[in-house]
This record gives sequence, C-alpha cells and structure tokens, in this order.
Amino acid sequence: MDAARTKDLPRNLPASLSTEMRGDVALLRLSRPQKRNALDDETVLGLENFFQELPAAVKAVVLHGEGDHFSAGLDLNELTERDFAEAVDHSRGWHRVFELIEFGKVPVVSVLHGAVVGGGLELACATHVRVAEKSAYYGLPEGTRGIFVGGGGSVRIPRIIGISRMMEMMLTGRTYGAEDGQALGLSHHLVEPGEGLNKGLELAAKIATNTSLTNFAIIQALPRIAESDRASGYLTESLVASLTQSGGEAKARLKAFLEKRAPKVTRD
Ligand code: 1HE
Repeated sequence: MDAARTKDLPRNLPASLSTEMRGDVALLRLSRPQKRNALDDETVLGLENFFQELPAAVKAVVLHGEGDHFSAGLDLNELTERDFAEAVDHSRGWHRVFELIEFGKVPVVSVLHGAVVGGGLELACATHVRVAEKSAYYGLPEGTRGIFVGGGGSVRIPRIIGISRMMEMMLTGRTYGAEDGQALGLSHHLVEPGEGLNKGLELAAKIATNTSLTNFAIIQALPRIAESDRASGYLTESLVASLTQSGGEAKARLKAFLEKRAPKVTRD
C-alpha cells in the first residue's frame, strides 16, 4: 500500500535521518552529527522521500538536528566532483525538495541550534515556523568559499531579511547570533539552550489542532497571495476565505465561541 495512506512514517530513509511520531506530529531529525549534519545527496533525497510519503495521520512536522549544530549546509565533499551540468542538476534537486517542504502537505516547525549555515539556513528558511535556541548562529559562507547559494536561498532569504542584508552576509562572511536572528525574523521564537525541541513540539501540537483546510490555506495560499498583484490577491483571498468558512469544523468552532465554549484570545 502507498505509504501516504498508512499511518507509518516512511521507513526507507538514510541513516542520516531518523524519525518518530509524537501524537499526530512527526519528528524528523538530521542525524549525521559526526559531519555536523552536512547535507549530502543521500540526505537531501531522504528528505524528499520523507515529505513525499508523509502519511495522512501526520498533521505537522518538527525538524531538528542531532549534536551541537542544526546543519553545516551542503556537504562540501560532494562539490568538488561536479561539472557544470551536474551542478545545475544538483541545485535544481535541492529546489525540488525544499519546495516540497515549503509547499507540502503540512506545516513544518524547525528547531535551530548551533551552526545554521549555508544550505542549513536555506533548509530552515523553507520551514514555516522557526524556533531558535540561544546557541544558534546564521551564516552564508558560500560567498567566501567561492560559490553561491543553490538551495533556493536567494529566493527565500531576502524575503525574510531583505536583499541588502543577505548581500552583506555573503560578501563579508559575517554571522548573526540568535538574538539578532530573532530580531531579523530568521527565528520566530527564541529559547534557552536545550529547550528548543520541547518548544517546537508544543507549537507543532498546537498547529496540528487547526483544521487541515486552514493549515492548507495558510501554507499554500498565503505566500502566493502575498506575491501576486493586488487585484489577484484580493480575489484569491475571498475565494480561500469562503472555502475555509464553508467547512463543518469551522462552523462548529465559530458556534462554540459564540456559545462561550471556546477560549478567548489572550496575551501569551
Ligand atoms: C563537513 C561540513 C560540510 C563539517 N561539508 N563536511 N558549509 C560550510 O562552509 C560550513 C563548514 N563547516 C564548519 O564551518 C564547521 O564544521 C562547523 C562550524 C559547522 C562545526 O565546527 P566543528 O569544530 O564543530 O566541527 P568540524 O571539526 O569543523 O567538523 C567535523 C567534521 O564534519 C569534519 O570531518 P572529519 O572527517 O574531519 O571529522 C568536517 O570536515 C565535517 N564537516 N561541515 C562536509 N559542510 C545548495 S548550495 C548550499 C551551499 C552551502 O551550503 S555552502 C556552506 C557549506
């Protein structure tokens, strides 16, 4: 049977990835700490397999890294061997996989600590919610290594921190620490070392209680509306809003509030 129809997480993953279920949240761990979770081809294809085959029972994913670092980015060992055509193919492969994360089936929360650099930052920026521990730092060493981002970083990262800031990071090789990253929007939540995973799981569990239709609209429609022209945006927004409101669960939730059975919106 198609794995996506069962309740089981994909099993045929490389050793560099490990998974477990926590309720209806899937935990996906970059498990190559001896290489600082550097992303080799096997790992990237494993990510693709995982997100492609996610069973319907999974409502959200938490992505984190084993060891002292989230990810050291592209496995530089593989880079030296490629010719031009192979390099294009490689970069397009990363685009395909990271698109599958960003525009996939469910929201993804990443938990960042230690080095979040190069392709590791590109991967983090393809996730929807980012929790950083205070040990996290961000860099784009591609500039100083004589290469360029290739995993969609030049498309996603400027949308978060601006073109100018990304340009400066790449030109000078500067890194930002966790506090700066939080101020810039690289993370949404900043927590003490060791607390990231619990925070990520707590957020994912909350996300998982949203209706599937609303989560679909938030991750699929919102970014596309935001990037379309105003007239198309307003039209699409009306259609998506009507679609979500028409669901039985939405009606039940609104009724629950009006009957004073649902929580109020209070300060965190
Ligand atoms: C690696 C990689 C890697 C570590 N590829 N093998 N990314 C970078 O330029 C970052 C490169 N890495 C580092 O700067 C450091 O390794 C860290 C700051 C992340 C961690 O430092 P540290 O002292 O904890 O570990 P280490 O001793 O440097 O590395 C441990 C091992 O991991 C070592 O291998 P070993 O066999 O000698 O033990 C390292 O060689 C290995 N390792 N990082 C391969 N990246 C789609 S385009 C994306 C383009 C990019 O991502 S470019 C940015 C690449």
